[in-house]
Amino acid sequence: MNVGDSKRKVALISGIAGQDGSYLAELLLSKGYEVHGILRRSSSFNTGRIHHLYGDAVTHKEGFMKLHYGDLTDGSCLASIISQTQPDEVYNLGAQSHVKVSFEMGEYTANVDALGALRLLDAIKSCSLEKKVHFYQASTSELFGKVQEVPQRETTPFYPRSPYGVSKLFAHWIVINYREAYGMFACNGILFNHESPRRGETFVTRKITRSVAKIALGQMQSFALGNLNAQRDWGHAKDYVQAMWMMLQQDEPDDYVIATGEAHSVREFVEEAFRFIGKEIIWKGEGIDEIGIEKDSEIVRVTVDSKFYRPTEVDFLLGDASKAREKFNWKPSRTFKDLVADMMTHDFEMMKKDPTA
Ligand code: NDP
Ligand code: GDR
Repeated sequence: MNVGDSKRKVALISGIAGQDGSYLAELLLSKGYEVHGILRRSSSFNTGRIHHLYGDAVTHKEGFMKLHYGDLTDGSCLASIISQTQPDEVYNLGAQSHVKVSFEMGEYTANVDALGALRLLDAIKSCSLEKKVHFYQASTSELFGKVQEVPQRETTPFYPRSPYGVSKLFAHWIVINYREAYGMFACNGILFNHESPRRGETFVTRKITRSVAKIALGQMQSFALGNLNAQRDWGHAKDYVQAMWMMLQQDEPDDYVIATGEAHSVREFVEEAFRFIGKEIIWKGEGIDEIGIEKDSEIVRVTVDSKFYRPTEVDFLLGDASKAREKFNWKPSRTFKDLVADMMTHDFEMMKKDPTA
């Protein structure tokens, strides 16, 4: 059966090739959706996370997943994709999603993350689908930024601390505005950090699990991090894409915090990753001079490098997801320890097979 022939529900995902896009596509395919994805053109392959979702991965035969070249900076192509696919649900996950990079590429980040959301909403409107489409916006705990209240919930005041956070704030409010102005079924999922073996390699959790796996295999002696004191409410991406879908199945559109309700520091993440390989880390010094030493061997495993610091940091994030729990019974199924174990197991096996990975 070809895409478009079926009576299946149709979903369109921007950012389908990213961590969340790949898990969401998997989830929607398992629920019998026809899934369309917006893919950025790249000079190298960027479909590694979704390769297995083709009807036939060897020949790239599409099955119920179809990819469309497009970009959130190109409004006319977005309108054309919406018009071709006539989606029931649109998930806007595409973004320049790296907070530190956003300080170096502020204008680009705003173009993609802020105006991109507006372009996608306008594309839906220009196709006269605003009363039909259920729209999900990948909003973020980065909106909370500088701590105003603990734990953070839907009513906590926003105070973003990066060009990324400010861009996502625009997207968040334009979604609310289009909901109120045009009666669109549009939701913001205010998701706290979520990770997985598919997490991008430059985010702190994946950087840690990849490095510790290499250390376990003798492929690396030590690695450098930035702010070890930052605390995050880390969940598993597989649990979080479930929440995205659930939000769009409700009777009324609304905004929801999705979080585990548990915060850990970067330092604790490092300790847990080393614990997984049977090593204990002891910390000495502080700030830029802090080092993590392997107990008994005295080998320095972790150093601090100021190049990984941000001009303005988000020190502490802890979410309260009770609204999502009460409304549609969402709760995380994996603990912090499960998350680290899943990522470590994956990266250990990967580095064992290919030390250059
Ligand atoms: P990723 O960085 O893994 O994925 C982002 C995706 O967006 C990638 O596929 C990327 O393409 C694509 N993309 C980037 N720029 C554009 C563009 N100009 N046009 C179209 N697509 C583009 O992020 P995650 O999967 O982790 O996150 C998904 C969304 O959720 C993002 O919007 C992120 O900001 C937000 N978010 C993430 C959280 C997290 O903890 N993971 C928490 C809260 C919000 P390519 O593959 O080619 O790079
Ligand atoms: P974050 O994730 O900024 O929370 O944004 P990231 O993993 O990049 O940083 C988390 C915390 O770790 C500190 N840190 C380091 N970070 C990186 N990347 N590299 C390091 O070496 C390092 N050392 C310490 C950071 O300073 C920070 O405090 C993620 C993204 O997915 C966003 O798109 C999303 O919106 C938020 O999570 C919720």
